Amino acid sequence: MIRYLTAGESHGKALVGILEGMPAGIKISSEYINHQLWRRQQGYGRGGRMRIESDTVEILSGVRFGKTLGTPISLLIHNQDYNNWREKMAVEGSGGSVERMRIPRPGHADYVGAVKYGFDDLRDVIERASARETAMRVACCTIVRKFLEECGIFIGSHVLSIGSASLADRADTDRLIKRYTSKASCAAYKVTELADRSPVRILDHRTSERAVAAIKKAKKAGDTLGGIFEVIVTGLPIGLGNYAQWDRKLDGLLAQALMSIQAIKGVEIGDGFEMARRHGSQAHDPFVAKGKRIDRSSNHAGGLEGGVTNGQMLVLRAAMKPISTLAKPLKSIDLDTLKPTPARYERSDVCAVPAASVIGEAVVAPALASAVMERFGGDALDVIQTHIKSK
Ligand code: EPS
Repeated sequence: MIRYLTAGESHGKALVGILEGMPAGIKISSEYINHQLWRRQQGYGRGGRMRIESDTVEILSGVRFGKTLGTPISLLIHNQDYNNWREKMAVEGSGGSVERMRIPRPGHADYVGAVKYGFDDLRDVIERASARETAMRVACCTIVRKFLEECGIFIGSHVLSIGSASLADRADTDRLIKRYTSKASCAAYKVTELADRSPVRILDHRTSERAVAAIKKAKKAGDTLGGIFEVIVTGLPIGLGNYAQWDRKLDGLLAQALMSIQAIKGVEIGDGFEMARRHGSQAHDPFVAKGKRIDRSSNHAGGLEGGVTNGQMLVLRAAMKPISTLAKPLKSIDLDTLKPTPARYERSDVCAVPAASVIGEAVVAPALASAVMERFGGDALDVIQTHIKSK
């Protein structure tokens, strides 16, 4: 129901986005979106590009006097680096004097993209496969997120591990979240606020320091590091999503949203893969009555049962592989000569897991908001809010 598209090359003139399906009446400003764009640019381990860019969005349509109109919203973010790439990224002309790239980096989309489209210059692939595109995803999804917040739903995230610097286990993380937040309903907000204070978005100070040291070491070795981040969502009512048809199951839709972030190789919900090692008696969340309220004594399911929200905190985790552009390059092949040669090195990040966690917060919003619209639907925010209150 809510959908968005992005366009734009990493070193092209700009990124653009179109967001459709938002109800009317949501208060939004470019300043509000810019804060999330700024958060996406932080994190220890980013490369030189982040010193060039200072992402700010221009809202081109769909918003009037600070409120959404219920019509398509279009957005623009200029790439500052385009000034250094005008010739290489020219829209017109033959590009005759521009050097062709012919040595693919293992792990990047370079090779598969070139085979797929028959490009003789890998730059034709690199530019769009780049994670630069996520700046516009965050911009579009921040508007969706604002809608969710108006409905009492808050999204947050933190990083669980970078390389081998890791919070010990799930119980450790739960303890940390509980320590920082007495009220479960505030968890997403509070955890995010605290994670933002760490250069790698890790809640535990010692693990955070170990992660920074690991990134420094990897950089010195010409290597890169991946990691795992967790997205949590609070304030979700019971009954979002649908168990009746495969493509309406909210777990599948959320996994797709996270899996589509560049370099993500795995997604878990709740205790995820760990559940497969347990007996059923240890894997599920018993019902308990708290006064007149039905509650659960645990949250192994991560807030979803049958592809439908169960009123508990939503817990999603994603694993990011190490970035595939290595200063000490991997083995590759020159596609012209077929001679073995080191992969081409371009300026790059050493670790982008903190950024990915901010992107993760953003990209889950459309799936959640679509489910809200399906259940409580209406064309304007105040109508939807009334529907939520009345159920
Ligand atoms: C990226 C390579 C780097 C990253 C970039 C993603 O860019 P460059 O090639 O210009 O140094 O910094 O990420 C961003 C620009 C961003 O805004 O996140 C890649 O190859 O995916």
